[in-house]
Amino acid sequence: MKKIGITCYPSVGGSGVIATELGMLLAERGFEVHFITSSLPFRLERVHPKIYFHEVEIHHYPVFQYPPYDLSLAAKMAEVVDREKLDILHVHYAMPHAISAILARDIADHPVKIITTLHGTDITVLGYDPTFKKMIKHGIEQSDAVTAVSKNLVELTEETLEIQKKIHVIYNFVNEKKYYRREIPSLRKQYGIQETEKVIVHISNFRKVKRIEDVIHTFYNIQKEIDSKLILIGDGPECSHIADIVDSLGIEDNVLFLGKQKRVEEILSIADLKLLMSQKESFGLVLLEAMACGVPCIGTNVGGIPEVIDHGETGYLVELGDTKAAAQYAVNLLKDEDTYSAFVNNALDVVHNRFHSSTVVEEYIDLYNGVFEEKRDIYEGIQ
Ligand code: GMT
Repeated sequence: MKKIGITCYPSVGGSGVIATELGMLLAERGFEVHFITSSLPFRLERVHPKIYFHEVEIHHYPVFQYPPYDLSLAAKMAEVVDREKLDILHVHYAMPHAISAILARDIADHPVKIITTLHGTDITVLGYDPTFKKMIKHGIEQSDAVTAVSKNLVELTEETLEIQKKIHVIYNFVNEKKYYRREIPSLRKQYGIQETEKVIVHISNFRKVKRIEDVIHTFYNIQKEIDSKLILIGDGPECSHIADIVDSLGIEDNVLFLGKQKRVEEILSIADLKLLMSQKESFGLVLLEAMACGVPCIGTNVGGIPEVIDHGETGYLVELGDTKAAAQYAVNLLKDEDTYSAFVNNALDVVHNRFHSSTVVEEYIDLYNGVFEEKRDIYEGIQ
């Protein structure tokens, strides 16, 4: 048992990062990994003899107004399962990926198990949409095993979808070889940031749910007391609205819109504080990435964020929309060197202990082993 098919959204986003990094770690442990996605996962940055990529082609027949991606995916999954004799399809997101996997399992000749990892958006958004509710529930219940990225997401899924099936919590992780603080003396200068200024950072896909206006208002209050710059990384529907708010507050010289960035870890290496003021967030992988680069975080007390930030230890939690409290915590922390360095060390400890990639990959491997009734070791035959 050693061939795993992985399906995720390959474009920018935490779920794609986790799926890809997991695939690379599995390959390093001797598994054969087959990515079945609409394009090459953006984080698949290296060549490995045990990693394969199967592109899902979307056919544009004149008769279809909307090309059926989910069906093309199911067909490709079934084809790869049969040809490569896959043991497991590990899909990220119940909707639509688990649904496609169930269809693939039904039509493939070779038996395959389905593992579904829930990342949040399908539950928090679609779970409330009655048209999709039953389908998401079906995707979860028909999977051989299901994981979620936080305890909070498990509870939310159980409540929203009235699910009895056991959902395992397997936390997200970061690639420690990529996310660590490095010295890049020239970077501040390149961005026009003075040595004396503090750097606050926010990273997201600029959707409404990220409440970036709260990030801006928090920063507005911080910069009144501390010389600082706000770096915004990412792009999305809220971007121009946020730029208008920045202009209306007269802080445009102190806010840098960098758009999407490939080497976020380098920018995190010059950051002093990270803000995540989301309305919903099942985990907040960007928090972990920041913490791994020695950056304390302030986040909202929602979703899985309290499972990542330890209030008063690695950062602070504030109630949704409480930008005054967030700014006050930020100012106090940035002015208190001893507390600040304790937070940095605590954050690094948490990344290395609670969320270490080697622990997480072992948890996934245990789960893979567990779905085979005869409990054959999935390592069988692997050196
Ligand atoms: O936040 C998003 O809109 C993207 C989405 C994704 O597909 O990456 O993020 C979700 O999954 C991440 C990886 O598990 C989590 O870190 C994010 O918290 C989660 N987003 C939400 O719950 C809104």
